[in-house]
Amino acid sequence: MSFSAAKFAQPLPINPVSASRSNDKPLSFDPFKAGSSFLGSTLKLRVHVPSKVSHLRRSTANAVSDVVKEKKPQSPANLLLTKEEALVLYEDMVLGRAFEDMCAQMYYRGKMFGFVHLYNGQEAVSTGFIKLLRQDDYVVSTYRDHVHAVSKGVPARAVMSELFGKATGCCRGQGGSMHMFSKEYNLLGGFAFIGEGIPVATGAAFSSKYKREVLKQADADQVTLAFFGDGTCNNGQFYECLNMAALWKLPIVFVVENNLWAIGMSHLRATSDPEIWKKGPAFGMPGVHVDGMDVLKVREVAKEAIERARKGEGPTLVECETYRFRGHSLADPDELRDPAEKAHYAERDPISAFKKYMIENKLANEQELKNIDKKVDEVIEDSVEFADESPHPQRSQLLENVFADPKGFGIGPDGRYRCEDPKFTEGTAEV
Ligand SMILES: Cc1ncc(C[n+]2csc(CCOP(=O)(O)OP(=O)(O)O)c2C)c(N)n1
Ligand SMILES: [Mg+2]
Repeated sequence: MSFSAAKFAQPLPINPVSASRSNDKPLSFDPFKAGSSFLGSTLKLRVHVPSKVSHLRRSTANAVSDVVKEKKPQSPANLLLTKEEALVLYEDMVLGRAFEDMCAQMYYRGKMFGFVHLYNGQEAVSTGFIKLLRQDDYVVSTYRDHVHAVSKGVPARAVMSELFGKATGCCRGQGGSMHMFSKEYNLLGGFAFIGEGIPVATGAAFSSKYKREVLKQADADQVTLAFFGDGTCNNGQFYECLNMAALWKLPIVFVVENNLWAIGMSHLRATSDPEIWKKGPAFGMPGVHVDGMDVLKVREVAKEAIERARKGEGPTLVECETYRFRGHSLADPDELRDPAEKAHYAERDPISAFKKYMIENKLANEQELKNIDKKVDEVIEDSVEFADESPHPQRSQLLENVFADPKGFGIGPDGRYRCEDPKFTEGTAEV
């Protein structure tokens, strides 16, 4: 499509998305009028995808998107999902959901402080991607990070404790909800500023490539996944990093969790072209759109993109269309979103859908799934008890990690924390 002035003067209803963008009426969601059950998964959107993008410099630019978009829908039989794999996916999604539901309870009981952003509804994305990773692969999240942490293997105890601000938390209680981090599991954050994690992820991917190709470390084939939202894609860092990742063929997958909203701003209202995946080919990397409410579809796309990155074939941009079932944060009364829209996506709950799929395809029976639910409940209960009983961080921890050289400021020549010196708080200590 060419970007002519005429397009803006008189937009053509090319598809339901652009049609709804072409007037100034409130852009409330109407899936029924749009003739689609899902914003970006309409056939119309798919047939508009050129199989070859002629202006691209690289012939390989559309590899994953071509494959994925042109693939015929797979029958359950050839999805090659073993029972064990299916159970892992189910357990991880249930764990993510139960963890977040417990967070809501604990937040309202005053056990957590600050903003807490829950991930309910988006579990298929975290599980579909992260369960394919190795422990030494990197994950970079956003402020909606608890479930990415848990999927990556950080124990629920350590995440819950962090949320309680306790010393046993994965950041020793210094991070809180938006700043999950784990060196052991290569979870590089938790970032409160939107887009802030994307350059960090790009740097992590660069370091793997540098170690492998320059330092000749053959085992440095880690893949980095950068998760972020639709609203974040209007932020400059995203474009800078797409450029660098494509230029240097970095082993990274940019995973956009398009939940259609950025706090109270509709994606359709804020973004000139709402099809985010298209930005991949513009930078010379594949762009893929996937139904983010379907863990198997996410997993299929994720597998291909992760393998591509691991083989040194470069980055991929994946747009997962999903929905958050709760407000932006636990402080958000969630009054802006249309109840019809919420009901529409509630129907597509990724956990209920996968449960149904597993039973219909004899990958598990009701009892096996109930056993998993029970196991997860126990893990969550245990995490809360653990967090509650854990000690608060020492006051002396306050100045740790503030400066690169802890002896330079936080710790005096006698080896004691300066903040423990009463003169320090009085401002009379010699520093
Ligand atoms: C640099 C920066 N600008 C603005 C904000 C305020 N802010 C917090 S969340 C948010 C919306 C992000 O939406 P999206 O990327 O779609 O993520 P979602 O919350 O939907 O997961 C904004 C603008 C911020 N945190 N950082
Ligand atoms: Mg969003």
